[in-house]
Amino acid sequence: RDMNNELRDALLNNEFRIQYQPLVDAASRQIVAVESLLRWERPDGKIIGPGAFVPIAEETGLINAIGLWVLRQSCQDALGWGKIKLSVNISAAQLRNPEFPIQLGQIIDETGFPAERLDLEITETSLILDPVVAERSLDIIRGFGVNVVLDDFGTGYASIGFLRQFRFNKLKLDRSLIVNSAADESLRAMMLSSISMARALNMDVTAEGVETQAQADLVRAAGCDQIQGWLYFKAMPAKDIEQHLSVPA
Ligand code: G
Ligand code: G
Ligand code: MN
Ligand code: NA
Repeated sequence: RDMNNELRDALLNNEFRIQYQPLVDAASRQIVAVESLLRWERPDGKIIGPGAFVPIAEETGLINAIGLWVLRQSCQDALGWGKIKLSVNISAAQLRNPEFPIQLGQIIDETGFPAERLDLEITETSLILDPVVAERSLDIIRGFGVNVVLDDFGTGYASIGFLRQFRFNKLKLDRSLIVNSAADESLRAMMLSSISMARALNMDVTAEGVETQAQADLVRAAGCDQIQGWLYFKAMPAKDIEQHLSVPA
């Protein structure tokens, strides 16, 4: 049987799981947000990461249904987590779907999740493919009070014009930029100029994939607002998040 049928069954049989990875405030080290990360727990107990099935679900369009499940489940889970924000990854195929903003609005209504606490993480490729639909959808989404975040920044070609056009509220600096900045002077300069550019556009900056104290010191000194990475927290099930919420990392 092909993978798409398996994924459809997985959705029907409730085999998808969400883990939450905390983002900490760079200064206080308190958790200020969590990112939803999708997993597939197969009946044999094997856990499959999104890299192995999301691209297939994107090709077939099943990501639309899976993505709505992720949004609804995440909003339900995070509803009671105080004021911290919830960050959910949205695929290109979802953003290209003109129904998406309406469906998102319904999920916000049904779950009662405050729109102001919701961030949508979007990659630049999803905007380049169909910028007209994307821009219209993002306008509606922002109208709800939801924030729009540019994910994986530093891996593509996003320019200052691009950042202005889509009016992102936040930039996530890709792990590759962070990891290599420690050793590479020119990448470090690129990271610093990305942060100044974000500042000029009134955007928050999160550093992703921070694994070492040296990397944390570097991105903190560079002026990142939030830090995400295994130095502080790995992704964890919803039930484990609560116990971490009131204590600094
Ligand atoms: O958790 P992991 O490192 O395997 O994630 C790999 C990729 O899968 C990341 O780029 C992440 O953005 C993406 N991803 C994780 N969860 C979701 C999800 O719910 N929807 C979509 N579209 N992508 C996700
Ligand atoms: O593309 P996106 O930024 O959404 O990808 C997030 C992915 O990065 C998640 O799958 C998460 O597991 C992974 N990740 C988060 N923190 C770290 C880290 O410190 N090191 C590494 N290697 N991966 C990380
Ligand atoms: Mn992400
Ligand atoms: Na990312």
